[in-house]
Amino acid sequence: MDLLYLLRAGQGGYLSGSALARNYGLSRAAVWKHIEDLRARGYVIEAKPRLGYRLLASPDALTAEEVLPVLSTKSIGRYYHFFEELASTNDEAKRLGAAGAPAGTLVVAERQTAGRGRLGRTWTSPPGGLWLSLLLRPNLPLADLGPLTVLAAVALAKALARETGVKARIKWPNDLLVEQHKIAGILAEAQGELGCANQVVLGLGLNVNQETADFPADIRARATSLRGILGHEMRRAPILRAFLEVFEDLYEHGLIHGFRDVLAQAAANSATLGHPVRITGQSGVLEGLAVRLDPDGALVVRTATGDVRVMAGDIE
Ligand code: BT5
Repeated sequence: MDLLYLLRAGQGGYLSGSALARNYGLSRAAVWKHIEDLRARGYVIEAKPRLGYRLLASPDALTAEEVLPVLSTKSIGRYYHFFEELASTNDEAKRLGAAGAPAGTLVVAERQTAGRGRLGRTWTSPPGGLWLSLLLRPNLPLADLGPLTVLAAVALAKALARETGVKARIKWPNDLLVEQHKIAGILAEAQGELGCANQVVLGLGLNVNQETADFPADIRARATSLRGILGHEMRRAPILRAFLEVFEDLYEHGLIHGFRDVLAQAAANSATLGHPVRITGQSGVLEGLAVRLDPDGALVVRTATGDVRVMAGDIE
């Protein structure tokens, strides 16, 4: 018996305990036990003699029960794995991928104990954020995967605008900023051979309900959350749902028609293009003007000695 489903389907009306027990062949005590389990997980359920049970409020949870019933994607997020705690959702998604999990598999954790950024940096992931990894099998050469990070950033910016009204801009290659403060970061990791990526794990961290004090001192001045911007908490399931739906649309389009459109959208919403940049990358420091995104996702920087294409790096 999916009691939560029935309570929701009741749309705020009462569900008779005795009818439930009868229809599902349960004792009334067993129904009561289910109700108590849901309450322990944060669901507010009213119980009235003679009338029955009524769902009054749901927790801000990212469990499959909260997300899947409202999700309208075909594959993205359909194989849903929720954990209260993980070291890193990217590691779990890679592990699932290696064990044969299908494309679209999603790993979500309430908190991460070893959340990672690029180059092994720490990603602070306390409860209340959105920490997720998507497993993709795009069947593209490794060299063609650059736009996927950008695609995830565009999808998240669109989802945020749609669900919260917050306008975030994309800082190349993998950050989302709101007024110069980092609200989200993306970490794409691929496994495969040069000719073809067997699997790509796209990790995304979005600060949602953290308060300023929740950020470590060294990033407090540079980081922000939706709560910090809006001044109140936000439910995360609708944001996750919006992200997955927008992502799927852009991704399916990109696989068929190429990533030109999504790169154009990223360029139009870029916090980087048109600005002087100082980029620290594998081959040292580069200074110049960020002029455009190439079709493979590279940033073109106009320097004193000519245009230089940069595939990855940190921008100041
Ligand atoms: C990123 O790296 O921005 C990629 C972050 C990806 C995190 C997601 S969460 C789900 C999935 N599982 C993982 O283990 N990771 C992914 P990078 O550009 O290298 O930025 C890292 C830097 O951002 C750190 O060195 C800090 O300065 C800063 N930072 C750390 N935690 C932050 C947070 N919660 N909000 C804003 N900035 C943060």
